[in-house]
Amino acid sequence: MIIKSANLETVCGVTSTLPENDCPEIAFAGKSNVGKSSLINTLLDRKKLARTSSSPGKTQTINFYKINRSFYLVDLPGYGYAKASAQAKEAWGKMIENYLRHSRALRAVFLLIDIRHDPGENDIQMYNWILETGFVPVIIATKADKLSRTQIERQTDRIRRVLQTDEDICVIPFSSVSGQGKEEVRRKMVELTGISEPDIPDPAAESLTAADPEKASGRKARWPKEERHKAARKKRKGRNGI
Ligand SMILES: Nc1nc2c(ncn2[C@@H]2O[C@H](COP(=O)(O)OP(=O)(O)O)[C@@H](O)[C@H]2O)c(=O)[nH]1
Ligand SMILES: [Mg+2]
Repeated sequence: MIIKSANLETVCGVTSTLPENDCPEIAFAGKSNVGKSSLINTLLDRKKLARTSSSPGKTQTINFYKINRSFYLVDLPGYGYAKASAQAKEAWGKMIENYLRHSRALRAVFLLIDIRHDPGENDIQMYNWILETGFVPVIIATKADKLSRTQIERQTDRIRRVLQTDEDICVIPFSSVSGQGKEEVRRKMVELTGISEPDIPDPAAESLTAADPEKASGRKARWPKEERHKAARKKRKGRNGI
């Protein structure tokens, strides 16, 4: 999969109205600190589009990243942050449940679980919510670089057992450090949503920091060859300058 553009387009807080997107959405859920932002960056070949943090419990928003002008990756707020107030936990639950139930563009839900630990109460609840809202969750077992190959197999089995997964549920060991599982997750994204590769470069759309809905609004993506080369050169130059 070639990522031509990736922009943080919409950030929703507890009181925000969810966007009504036309392009398919792919959501990522998981406990705070499980490696969600790192996964998104790895999938998009970006270093810091999604902000990673070693202090859990920071992101309490739903972030919509528009990719290749054709689909969205949706970063759901992390749960299970012990220090959060009961009120914050409730708000979190409502926000996620509301999104899962009401987004019309949502096509696939990935659930991240730290491969080193058995799924907890919150993970089980999340897993069941996903099933109840009619999706077949794909489990991503994160931080696989921390375990040996044998341990990975053992933990993958444990995750399956604790969640009581049916046979058709995929568990993909993943590491944003080694890149293990990246292509498999991308393949799943394509399989579940029917998104396709962009066929030409999209020089205007890359923004590593700001939301910019205008850039992503349906500009015709057909360029003469020379322009394409020029744009690609400019983009390379821009990247090196970062
Ligand atoms: N070893 C290892 N550490 C990871 C991996 N993914 C994330 N981390 C680390 O785990 C912490 C939380 O990651 P982050 O992506 O911010 O988690 P999020 O809260 O789920 O978005 C950070 O310190 C990351 O560097 C991974 O695949 N392997
Ligand atoms: Mg995060």
